[in-house]
Amino acid sequence: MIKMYGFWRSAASFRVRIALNLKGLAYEEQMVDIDAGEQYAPGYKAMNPQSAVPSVFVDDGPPMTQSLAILEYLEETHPEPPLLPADARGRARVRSLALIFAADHHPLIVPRIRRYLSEELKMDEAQRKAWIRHWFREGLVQAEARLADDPATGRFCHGDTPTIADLCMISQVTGAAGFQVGVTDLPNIARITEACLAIDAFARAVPLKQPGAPASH
Ligand SMILES: N[C@@H](CCC(=O)N[C@@H](CS)C(=O)NCC(=O)O)C(=O)O
Repeated sequence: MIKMYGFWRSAASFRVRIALNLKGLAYEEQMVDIDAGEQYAPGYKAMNPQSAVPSVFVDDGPPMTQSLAILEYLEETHPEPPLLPADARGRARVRSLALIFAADHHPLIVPRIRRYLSEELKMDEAQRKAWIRHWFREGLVQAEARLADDPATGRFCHGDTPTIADLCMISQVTGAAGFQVGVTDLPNIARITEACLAIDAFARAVPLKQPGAPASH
């Protein structure tokens, strides 16, 4: 039995949902409303002292946190279909692409950062939105530069089947769309986004289809 504490809009939860769907693993997701501050409730903090989603429980085990660690755990315990290439160099490329999004850009736009900008640094709404759009856009532009003209790029970020890099990419693309940051001028990102969303496991996991999501951005 897999139970995930997530949130409809959460990019990190989205990545894990896709992997669970691709690997055909049944799970239950309980939403933690991070807009309402539920991540700071003592009961949740006891599971994840970072006050962030996702937290994943498998059977009676202790909570697992950090989406990339969870993705690697799922890969090791349920290797089919593989979300990492068979060769070490390929795995390094996939992890490197994934980290552009998950380590370098996503952390700059999460709610705790947005709150610090407005509450502590007194940024107004326009400045805060400019910050968010800047970092979304920069991650996507940098990834496009990595994907372009690289023979390892295929139908997906690496070859012709989805990898962890695609999971991290698509979660930033949909988050960026919520702030009117588009990818139509980034041909590889746009093309790979389309290929991902054509797969049911991705389409079912998209933020706007989760309980609690608004009808549109
Ligand atoms: N690096 C973490 C990021 C976790 C994270 O920051 N999650 C966001 C939602 S995507 C969150 O819960 N934020 C709560 C907050 O910022 O207050 C991961 O990949 O799991």
